[in-house]
Amino acid sequence: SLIGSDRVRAVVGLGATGLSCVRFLASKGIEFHVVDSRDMPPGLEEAKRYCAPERIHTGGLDVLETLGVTELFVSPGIALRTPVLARLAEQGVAMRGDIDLFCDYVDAPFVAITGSNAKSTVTTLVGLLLQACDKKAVAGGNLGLPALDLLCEEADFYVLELSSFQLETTDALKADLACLLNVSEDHMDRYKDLYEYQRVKQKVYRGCKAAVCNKQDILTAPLLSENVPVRAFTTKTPDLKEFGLIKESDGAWLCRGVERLYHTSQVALKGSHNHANVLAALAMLELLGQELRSDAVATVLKTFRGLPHRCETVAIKKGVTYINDSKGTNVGATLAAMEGLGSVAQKNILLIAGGDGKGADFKPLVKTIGLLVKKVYLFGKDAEKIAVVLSPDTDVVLFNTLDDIMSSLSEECTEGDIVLFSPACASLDMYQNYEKRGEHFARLVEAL
Ligand code: UMA
Ligand code: ADP
Repeated sequence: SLIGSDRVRAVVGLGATGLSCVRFLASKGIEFHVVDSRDMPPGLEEAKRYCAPERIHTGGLDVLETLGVTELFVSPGIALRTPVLARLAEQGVAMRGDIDLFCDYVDAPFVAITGSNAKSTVTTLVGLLLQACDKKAVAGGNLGLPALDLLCEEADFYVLELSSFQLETTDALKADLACLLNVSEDHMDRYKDLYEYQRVKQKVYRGCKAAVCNKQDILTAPLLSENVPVRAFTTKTPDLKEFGLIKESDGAWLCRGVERLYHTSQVALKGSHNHANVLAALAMLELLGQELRSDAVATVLKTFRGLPHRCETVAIKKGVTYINDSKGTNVGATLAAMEGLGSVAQKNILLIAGGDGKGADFKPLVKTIGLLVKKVYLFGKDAEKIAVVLSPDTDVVLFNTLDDIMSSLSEECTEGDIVLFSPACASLDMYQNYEKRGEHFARLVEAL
């Protein structure tokens, strides 16, 4: 327990996570310092309500070395490689995070969902499905509402979206159900290579009681003892006990083994990547002991169109479909969006991409763009870098702003085209966040 020990604790970072730690520790009567590298961190005013001013240290992290700390709760946005943190870890200071605190205190079953992409979609869907099954389920974590804040509410199930950053400090998650959806390059500015990143993602399975993985992505395969039930999902025909798609001339069936559960026409989420997401959620629902075929589940599948900024159709104008996938912030996401929505026969996608590539390798885009994309419009910090990789085989143009792209593109597209805004990059070079970027795109579409 946290209480009654002689530990000296500090919350590192005063964003959403740091503040949730501050509130939580204060509510348990536990003393702590707060440290942030910025002079005026976003959570400063609120923190003062829970912590004496002399214990709040802003404008640098080095102060940690003077406080005699023994345990840190490090925010996900701060790399553990940060020199002062690395030095303290070397001296034996415990590096923990909000998720470790959550695990210490949670007293209801919890589901942990991670992956390079589709986390938010699947986490939200699992929450909705459990609620439809008359369970009190609350969803959060990287999704937005910090994990510790979820504990304010009693629940039958907590459903957590976890990022690789959150998993870094987490050594014994022990989730009742863990799922790694997919692994593809992301955040390469924080990891040495894909394998270091994968090792972190795999931590989601540590000590879990049941697991769901992606049959088509070997990097998601869990290493667990035989008595832990595992379900796999695939967009191909499933084996027994797997969740997959059986294709027919007019769509496909979402199946558990040979059992047909729902036809794709009964599912509001569109694209094969989204069908994979629904299958993952159904596999989880089964492992949580819920009935898969019920009117309540059918209603959720029929009505959940996905979250904003994820392959969201914002308008159809003059027969051209405009899709906002601003949350496509890495190469894997943009690949899934193109493959999920495009068709080789039509080759009708006009792709808008670019932004901060976070050190990614863009080569994996080349083949799919070659098959499905008519023309690529690039902007942002890494536009040039992407252009170099795509040319000379692709029709690529570079612009300074999204406004310029939209006015040029609107004269070039024809009926039946899909304008896909899926940047394969983070937004932070030009926007406050991916939402602002997506809203900008939607405004420009509206103005056409
Ligand atoms: N920062 C400093 N100095 C500090 C502390 C933070 O400069 O001392 C900076 C970080 O470098 C970062 C920013 O502040 O640029 C925010 O960092 P944070 O750790 O304070 O972030 P929070 O506000 O706590 O939000 C985090 C998640 N953000 C990150 O991991 C970067 C949120 O996910 C999450 O919703 C929230 O916790 C609640 O759990 C956002 C995200 O972008 C959506 N996540 C990444 C992703 O999905 O790819 C991982
Ligand atoms: P995350 O929370 O992991 O970022 P989201 O649910 O917000 O995931 O979706 C982010 C992006 O991932 C979407 O905009 C889409 O481009 C892409 N995506 C959706 N489903 C999949 C999938 N099954 N595999 C890969 N990428 C996907």
